[in-house]
Amino acid sequence: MRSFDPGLYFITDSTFFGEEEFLLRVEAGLRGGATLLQLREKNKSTRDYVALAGKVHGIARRYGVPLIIDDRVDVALAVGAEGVHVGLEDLSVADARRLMGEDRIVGATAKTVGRAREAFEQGADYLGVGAIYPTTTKVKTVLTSPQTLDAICRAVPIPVNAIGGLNSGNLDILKGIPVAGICVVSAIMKAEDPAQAARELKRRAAELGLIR
Ligand code: TZP
Ligand code: MG
Repeated sequence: MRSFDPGLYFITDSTFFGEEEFLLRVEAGLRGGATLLQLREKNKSTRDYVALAGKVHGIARRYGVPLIIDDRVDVALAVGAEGVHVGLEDLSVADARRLMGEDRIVGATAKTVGRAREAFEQGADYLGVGAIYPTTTKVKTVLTSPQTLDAICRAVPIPVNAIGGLNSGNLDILKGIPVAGICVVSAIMKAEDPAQAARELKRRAAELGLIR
């Protein structure tokens, strides 16, 4: 299952929530129209990561939304998730592709045209590019200019998503750039009403011609 809609890519962060509240928020994001979901855990034991991934996968399935696991091919395979996302310090895209097989989604982070081409050549299905704006979600990241994002979009034939500090009030910066979609963490995860936040993100992204 390698077909997916990158339009509104909701990436989770469980940091500030108990599990029940976290799962409710994940579900609300899907109810609001997130088209792709990533479970992103940085401080869990492998056992806990797999346990949570199984629960999140159960929810995502009900909405027909593919689940991507951040960093960890083993966790993705253990729960039968639809894909994995690898960053610059994780397994290479080539290794992730080999381990995941041809039927699952492999996504990659790229901050330069060179890395984007390399990730594509190694078998990436989509790219995440950013941070476009400063973000409080990821401590170790640098800003990527809209110009670089635009150049990456034009350099590879796979979907490219913008990420980093995006919310429904600041998507204008992407206007005219041929992104396939947007990735958000806080804008949905920490919203008072995550379902409504997802709806509004989609509405605004469509209005700007970023997604259909
Ligand atoms: N990669 C670049 S920025 C970022 C990641 C994972 C975090 C984005 O989070 P937010 O809350 O949408 O700014
Ligand atoms: Mg990573």
